Amino acid sequence: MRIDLVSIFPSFFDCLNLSLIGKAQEKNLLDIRVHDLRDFTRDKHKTVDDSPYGGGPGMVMSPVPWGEAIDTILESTEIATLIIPTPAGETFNQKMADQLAKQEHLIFACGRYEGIDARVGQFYKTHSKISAVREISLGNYVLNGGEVASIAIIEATSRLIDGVIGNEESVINDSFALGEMEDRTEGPVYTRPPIWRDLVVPEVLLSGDHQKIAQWHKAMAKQAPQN
Ligand code: JCE
Repeated sequence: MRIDLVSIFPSFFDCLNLSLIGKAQEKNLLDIRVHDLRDFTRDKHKTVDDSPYGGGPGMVMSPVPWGEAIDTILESTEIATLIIPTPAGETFNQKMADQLAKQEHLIFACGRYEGIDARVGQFYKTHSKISAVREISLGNYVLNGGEVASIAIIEATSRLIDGVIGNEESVINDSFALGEMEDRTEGPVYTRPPIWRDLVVPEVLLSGDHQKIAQWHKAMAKQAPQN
């Protein structure tokens, strides 16, 4: 899968060189390309923002450099999905991760300030090289920009790609992995020592009875998180 990220803070994405996603890039399972939006400006001050039409607080990202950046990325692809993180978008979930994991090329437009001029999403919805524009929220809270949301979406999506996670079974068994499991979480997990600060590991897990253990996991997975 190819992933292009456009942002005024490209170093946010240095973390994608770590751990499993970093390894997946070395294995050429992922081709992640980070772009500085300011490289697509033409004025001396590399301006990316402007005052909102109709007034209101803060600044809005100009559509002009966004158009230049996305057009440039599209020169080297056949087809891509454009993802625009925004608190007003559809809330991200496992089903969306599954859909995105099937795509050949994702482009993330990471805004800042009060967001990106709405015409950017509107324009690319009818571009011949864009299969879909997805406006996605990570959850019902406001971040400072789209970078952290993009990283979360990339992490949830890329682990569904064959070979990105070493242990295939751990992906299939994960909470949410199947439609029926949606909105459920896994139960608690334990490792050694068997007693830690007077707290004991559930006896069944030490029993060696694999059928009973499977039943226990199933029962615990149906419970709400223990907060
Ligand atoms: C973003 C901002 C709107 C005021 C670009 C926030 C996603 N789940 C999410 N929470 N927040 C975001 C998000 C994504 C992109 C941008 N802002 C800040 N947005 C109103 C401030 C700018």
